[in-house]
Amino acid sequence: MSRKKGVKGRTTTGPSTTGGSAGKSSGKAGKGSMTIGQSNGVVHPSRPAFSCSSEFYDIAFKVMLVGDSGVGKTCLLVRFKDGAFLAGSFISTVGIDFRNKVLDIDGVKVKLQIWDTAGQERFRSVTHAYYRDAHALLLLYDVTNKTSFDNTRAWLAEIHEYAQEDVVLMLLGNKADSTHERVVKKEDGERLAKEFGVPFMETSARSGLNVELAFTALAKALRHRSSSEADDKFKLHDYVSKEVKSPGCCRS
Ligand SMILES: Nc1nc2c(ncn2[C@@H]2O[C@H](COP(=O)(O)OP(=O)(O)O)[C@@H](O)[C@H]2O)c(=O)[nH]1
Ligand SMILES: [Mg+2]
Repeated sequence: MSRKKGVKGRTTTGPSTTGGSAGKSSGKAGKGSMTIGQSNGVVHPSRPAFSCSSEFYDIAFKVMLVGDSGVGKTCLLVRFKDGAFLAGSFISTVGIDFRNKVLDIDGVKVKLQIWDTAGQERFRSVTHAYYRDAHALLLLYDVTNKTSFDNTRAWLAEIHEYAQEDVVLMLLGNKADSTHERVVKKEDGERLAKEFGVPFMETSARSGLNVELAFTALAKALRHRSSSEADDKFKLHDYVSKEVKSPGCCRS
């Protein structure tokens, strides 16, 4: 494991206060406006997690959503965090910075702090710090938009240039529910992912297809990577191929 930073940070929605309350995120929705770089390391709270509250956690990671504007990044995040789908133009008015969600991974409370690019993608101005601080990246394209698929190569080039070497990366073909408008085949996504050696799945923020899986898979990979147990091997590719559902097969 080559974690570069171990900066202890709190993801509070307000100003940080004393040093003794790490592990507790204030604010019900876990939403905040913290600037990037304030909490860029794996966070181990100084006291044990309380299993009764999702506000406590054992370990925390930063996950970033990237991809062209309109591919469904914000919707995917809202679906994962709140279990809802926000259709139409309403979503573009929601100014999300990040959302926290705590997952129970094999008895360990893993907090994902999930950042949404919130408009920068339109100008290809995602800052390099944004990539650098990420423990995991979800790169999205839209299966109904060929350009967004073609642009994933450019996104991958940026990621390889600026993200940490050991960043956990996954490619998602979103809007898999849009059967009639689809222009990018699942096989095309699979081929590209294979070429770049990254796990791939199709998702739908609308139906919920594979949304939980995408984030859980990242959380599992990050949690196992941070484990000190030498035999603690987790194969993200294998896990994804075992758990992934196909569009039309069922609802997740
Ligand atoms: N059919 C369908 N539409 C989606 C899905 N995800 C997002 N959308 C729609 O695509 C548009 C752009 O979504 P948004 O989350 O704002 O994209 P972002 O710019 O990448 O954050 C919105 O009109 C959404 O309602 C999906 O999984 N299926
Ligand atoms: Mg958005």
